[in-house]
Amino acid sequence: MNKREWKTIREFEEILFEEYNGIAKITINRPRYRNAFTPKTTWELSQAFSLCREMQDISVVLLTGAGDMAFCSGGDMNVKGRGGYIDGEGVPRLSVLDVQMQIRRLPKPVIAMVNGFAIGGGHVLHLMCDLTIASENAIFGQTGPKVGSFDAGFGASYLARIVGQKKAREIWFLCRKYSAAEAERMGLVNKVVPLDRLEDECVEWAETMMQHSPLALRMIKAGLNAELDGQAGIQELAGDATMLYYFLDEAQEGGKAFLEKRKPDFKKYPKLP
Ligand code: S0N
Repeated sequence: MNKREWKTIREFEEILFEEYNGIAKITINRPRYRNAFTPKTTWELSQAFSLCREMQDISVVLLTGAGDMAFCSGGDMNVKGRGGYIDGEGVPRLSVLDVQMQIRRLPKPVIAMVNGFAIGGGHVLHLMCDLTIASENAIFGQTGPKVGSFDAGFGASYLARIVGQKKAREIWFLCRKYSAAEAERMGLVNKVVPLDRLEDECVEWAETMMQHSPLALRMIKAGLNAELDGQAGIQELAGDATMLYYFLDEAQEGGKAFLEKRKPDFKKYPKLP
């Protein structure tokens, strides 16, 4: 594991943000707290995911946690206050929700590389990723009702889409922990591998996807999202359709005609069956 030369893209305080061969790796770097996130962590995650969106040379993103104990243990209880997790200025925030949406809307595949506990808000983070590959020591679960929180958004409804309503209710109501093998059986995890194979496996999956059409992957992700995300999902898919339309002469003709102060001539464009 870690035999590749990951190059730092940008320095942060609570995450690592690295690149190797077109693959970005974002690592929550708070192993002392089982990689629990603070408002600073989520702010930095947002910055990194924004950069992943902008960077043309990044094709796939891996999300993981530092060390071999935890992927992420959710919100940092040390800064949980009234109204949210308290940032350096004393403002309560639930900013992991923004990170969830960024993962959902990133037009590139995101793989959760789960190397230990994926608990609470950390479990929801892996859920949001397009694919999850876990090490054999990984443990999954929600703790909200036990520790005074809940995620009734994607953390509930998307979980239910993946594991079914009964199982989702069990996971949230009983707050049990599940092994990697159990998570795989529930469809929460794509593959389980020994810890020392985890990064290799994730890189192999990323490299396989990188041999495929990035636009096809983008459209499939948008389509899978759209089925579940209502108008916001349709907006994402429609935005991609608009982007593709703008590549056509037919779309260019409308703009050109306007600027040339003439009537557009759309007759020549095909009306396929
Ligand atoms: C992860 C667990 C199971 C690991 O157990 P283990 O291996 O026995 O280690 P510990 O000794 O328990 O932990 C080692 C040290 O790490 C600290 N620590 C662990 N987790 C956290 C944490 N989440 N926050 C702060 N510190 C943490 C321990 O305290 C310990 O420190 P020391 O050595 O000083 O004792 C186990 O640690 C565990 O169960 N952790 C708690 C997991 C949990 O309940 N997480 C849920 C937190 N809540 C959320 O994530 C809610 C998300 C949320 O609020 C939300 C909801 C909706 C919309 C938005 C949000 C939002 O967050 O923005």
